Amino acid sequence: MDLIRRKQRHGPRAVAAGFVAFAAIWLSGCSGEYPQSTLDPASGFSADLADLYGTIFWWAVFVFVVVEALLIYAVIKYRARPGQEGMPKQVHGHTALEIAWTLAPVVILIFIAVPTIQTIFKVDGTPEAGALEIEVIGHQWWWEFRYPEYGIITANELHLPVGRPVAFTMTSADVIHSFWLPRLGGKRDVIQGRTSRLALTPDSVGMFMGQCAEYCGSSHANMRTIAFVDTQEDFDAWVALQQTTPPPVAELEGLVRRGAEVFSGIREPANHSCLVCHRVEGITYGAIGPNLTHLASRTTIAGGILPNTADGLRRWLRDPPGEKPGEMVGRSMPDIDLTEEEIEALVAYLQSLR
Ligand code: HEC
Ligand SMILES: [Cu+2]
Repeated sequence: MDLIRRKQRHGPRAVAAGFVAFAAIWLSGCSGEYPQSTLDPASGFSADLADLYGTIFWWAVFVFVVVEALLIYAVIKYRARPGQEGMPKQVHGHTALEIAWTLAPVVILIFIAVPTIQTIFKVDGTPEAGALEIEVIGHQWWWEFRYPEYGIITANELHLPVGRPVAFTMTSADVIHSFWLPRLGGKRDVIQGRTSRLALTPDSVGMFMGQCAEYCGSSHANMRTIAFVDTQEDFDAWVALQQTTPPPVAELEGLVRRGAEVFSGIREPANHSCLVCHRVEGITYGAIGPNLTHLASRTTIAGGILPNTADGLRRWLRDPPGEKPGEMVGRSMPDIDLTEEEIEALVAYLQSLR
């Protein structure tokens, strides 16, 4: 009995404590870093979107406050009172009220529509003069990037010079994807047989994560990308590096040489040979998978799912379909039944491709 009574006495306090604990845990979800937050823009494009989002959000807050205030007022003022009988007094048709609650939403919608339409035209993809052209090709499940101005073909990781406008011309090799770098710009559909455009100017140096934003099959979630916004100096150094050609196989030595031989050799079945699908400038010219000429200059592999380290490469070479579900024969990287010796040699070779 005593216990029960005490429990009852402490009830409200326990409930309050429980509520505080719950709120603390719930709100802790709001702390931390958000590399893909559209609310932390790093280009004019995403700043425009964030502004529009803010405008609409505060209009929604205004509507919420007014509606809830009227609701609470009505609930309290017109509540049933003791001794009250029958229905309360009914009101039908109040012309002034009807006009007011028709006009008020119209006015609010105009205040939302005007900036929305302005922003749609502002971010329509028209490139600025002197923009850096980049061709984006979506593949199940990785991104290919070409810089025609510099003769560079790379995969999954972009480099952009800070402050220079960029004009993306985008298409897909297969299904519909959507190119999205939340802090820089997008999300824009990428469709086979069509060209979509995206134009933006990154305004701060850093690393910006991206993600395919249109469901494109089993490994859609494994189709990530990173944009490195570099100082002009770092960008120029990156371009110069990407334009170099690796030494021919005959000039290589040791494990790296062995790896190059495995890489450029023919395997059984023939479509399991690396050279059928990959390009390494001066050695092989496959075009089904990423260009590996400067693989070692990237930080991640396979659409950003594995780090570009010896261990990451080993895991990938041992069982690509195991790392990235949704194998498509002839279009995705198969399990090639490499021996551990071949894997070690390939890792050494791939890491030499700076
Ligand atoms: C049938 C075509 C095919 C063959 C054969 C093939 N690959 Fe691939 N490879 C791909 C595709 C497609 C990808 C992209 C996978 C992804 O990210 O979804 C890929 C990705 C890779 C990557 C990661 C590249 C990056 O930038 O993310 C490496 C490294 C790689 N392959 C090495 C090899 C090696 C070494 C061989 C030979 C032992 C080989 N591949 C054989 C198609 C192939
Ligand atoms: Cu996708």
